[in-house]
Amino acid sequence: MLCNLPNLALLCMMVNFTYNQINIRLNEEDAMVLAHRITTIERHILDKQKQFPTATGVLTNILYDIALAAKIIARETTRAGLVNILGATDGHNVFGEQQQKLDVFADDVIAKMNDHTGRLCAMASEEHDDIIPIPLHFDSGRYALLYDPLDGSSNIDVNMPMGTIFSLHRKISKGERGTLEDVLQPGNKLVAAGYIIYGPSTMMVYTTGQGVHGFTLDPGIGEFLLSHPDMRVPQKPKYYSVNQGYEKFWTPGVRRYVKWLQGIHGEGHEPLAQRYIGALIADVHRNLLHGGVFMYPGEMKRPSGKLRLMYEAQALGFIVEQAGGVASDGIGSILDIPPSGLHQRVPLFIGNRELVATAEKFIREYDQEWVDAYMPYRNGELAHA
Ligand code: AHM
Ligand code: MG
Repeated sequence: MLCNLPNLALLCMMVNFTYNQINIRLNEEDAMVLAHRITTIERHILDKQKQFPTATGVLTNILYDIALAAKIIARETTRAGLVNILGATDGHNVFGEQQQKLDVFADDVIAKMNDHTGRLCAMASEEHDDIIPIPLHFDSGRYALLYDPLDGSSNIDVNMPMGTIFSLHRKISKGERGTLEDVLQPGNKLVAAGYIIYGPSTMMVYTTGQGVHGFTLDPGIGEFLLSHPDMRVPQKPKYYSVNQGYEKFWTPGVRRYVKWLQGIHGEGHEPLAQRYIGALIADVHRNLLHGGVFMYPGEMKRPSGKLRLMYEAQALGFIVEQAGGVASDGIGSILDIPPSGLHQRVPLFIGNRELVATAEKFIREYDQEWVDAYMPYRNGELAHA
């Protein structure tokens, strides 16, 4: 058996860290067997890169930079509940430093971690109106990064999960620096996407188009360790997720669809259980692990719904498709929608293929009025509020 030295060193750190009070020692053979079972995100990304002999390592390094940013954000989110105890007042902490809102902090960390590396040509964040250019005194790179720094951030106050969503496009514009054109590409051109969920544990899930892989942060050693290799949406769905409180705004097709999910309309199958956390990341992550559908439909008053195409729907659509599911706006694949604006909103039905296809069927049958109202937004003829 080949000795996997970095993993062995990591394992020794873990054993020392976890059991240093009771002095447990592993013999060399056991240590090597265990070392082979531990895969850090860095090793995983590098191993995947080796399958592409022409890869330059740039994408690998961007993913690693994002993982590092995620650790910094996770450190702050886990301390968010302590702010009052530690004496933050009037936006200042006990040290007299200005306190930042966590979503602004997360936005800064990701931008600062990536603006000087020479790997990106531009960034776009849900927190900014326009693209974030790479400062002129830094080199410009070959990828454009889009991100929602802290999705579901209203959950901070109630100690519920939140997440960071990110995606990467290749630079397509001609000039040296990145432009809006590089950022505003359809989802079917994505080269990578992922999310980090800050929950009971911090998890990072990513795809580069070769399946979906999940890593759990071991806070003791500060490493993301492979915990969910090759994630697949289970065939048999368990949950549906929607904000049922907005039922009175739903279109007739969506109402009928939800009744169908509940086993009331149609062939009367077993009802799916309903779960809604109100943080997209957490709802989609749960359904990715257990099967089901998440939806944030369009309504007559806001035909495109609430969620953002470029920061939320595209990335999650790519991930869920890589895991064997699908994402739709009720008309067709999210990944095929030609984007017209950075902050474009889009209805979202995402999860098991059959469940999403059935949503599209109900919409085709009962929601022509909504389709007529929504299509001008989908085609970029009307701008989103
Ligand atoms: P945000 O980007 O401002 O955090 O909003 C997006 C969030 C999603 O995470 C979640 O699915 C949705 O808003 C919940 O909205 P609602 O409270 O209308 O159900
Ligand atoms: Mg969001």
